[in-house]
Amino acid sequence: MIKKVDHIAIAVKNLDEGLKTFEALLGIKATHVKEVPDQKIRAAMINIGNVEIELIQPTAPDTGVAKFLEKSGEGVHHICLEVDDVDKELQEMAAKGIELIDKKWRMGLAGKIGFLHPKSAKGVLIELAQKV
Ligand code: CMX
Repeated sequence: MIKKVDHIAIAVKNLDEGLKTFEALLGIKATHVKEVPDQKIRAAMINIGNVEIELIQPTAPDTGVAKFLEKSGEGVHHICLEVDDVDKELQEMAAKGIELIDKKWRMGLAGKIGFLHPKSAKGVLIELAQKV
């Protein structure tokens, strides 16, 4: 079951500059800044009510986020939906013919996560996340 939008991720070239822009724009400070070595990103979370804005900066050139920045520039990178059971949702999505990036959950900033391919969602990269 999809519970809510967990976060909206924005790819930025420089996390410190991105944070300055969004903290000033929203008038809200980031709750935390983290390095996620597995995903090769630095990320900052800004909490707005019950949805977060996640700013992500790639830490290596050979990554999806770095390629996205090169091709499309800074901007919305993915939408994350909170689910009860990420593996169950991934299985159900696959059964519906939706193309998956992850067949099983892996650990991410938002909990147990799995990505759907943008091809299956009108060009939008979607992340599913189960809180742990
Ligand atoms: N949103 C929409 N489309 C995207 C995209 C994005 N964020 N990133 C890439 N694409 C598109 C590309 O433009 C390309 O489109 P075309 O086929 O029309 O040219 C297509 O997806 C495939 O691109 P690719 O070059 O073949 O593949 P990449 O190596 O760029 O990988 C993707 C793309 C989505 C498979 C990869 O980025 C991925 O696995 N993402 C999931 C993990 C992730 O994004 N982690 C970082 C965030 C982690 C976090 O916040 O926790």
